Amino acid sequence: MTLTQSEKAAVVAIWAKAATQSEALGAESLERLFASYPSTKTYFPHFDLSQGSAQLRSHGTKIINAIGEAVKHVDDIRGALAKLSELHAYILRVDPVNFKLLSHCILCSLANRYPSDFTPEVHAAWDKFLSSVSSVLTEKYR
Ligand code: HNI
Repeated sequence: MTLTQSEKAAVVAIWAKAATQSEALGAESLERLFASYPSTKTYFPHFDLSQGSAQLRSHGTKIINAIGEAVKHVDDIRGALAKLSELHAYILRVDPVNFKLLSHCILCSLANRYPSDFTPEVHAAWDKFLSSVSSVLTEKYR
């Protein structure tokens, strides 16, 4: 799934703001994930999942920083996330359906934080971009 030049520009545009907010954005995305889709909590039995917990913030930061690597290497997301792909497929064994749920929650968090930047075009570009990230992270399952 390749992004067009204008889709890449739309992804980068909002990322310029989001990059400095990785902890808040990541924690909000995870809070949305666990609140709306409680079954996703089963992957984190070892975490304190209460709102604003240190683990939630630290894990949220890691996720958004990984998204940042994908933004930076948008033409080689597979290469940029190779290690994470192996981790999720072989060690964590996260069911691929959950990636759609998390992607949705990341979109909601971006929309909530940057409402005027989150135009339909930016929304669509981020949806496609997060689908690419999810494909890379789940392709090793096959
Ligand atoms: Ni995910 C660990 C990034 C989707 C469950 N995950 C990580 C780490 C990163 C990461 C970064 C930390 C790796 C390390 O420490 O070396 N995860 C991402 C990204 C996405 C994603 C970019 C999709 C956009 N992960 C998911 C989903 C689930 C998930 C959908 C399950 C619902 N991830 C985990 C679990 C861990 C994890 C569980 C291990 C947490 C820990 O520290 O024990």
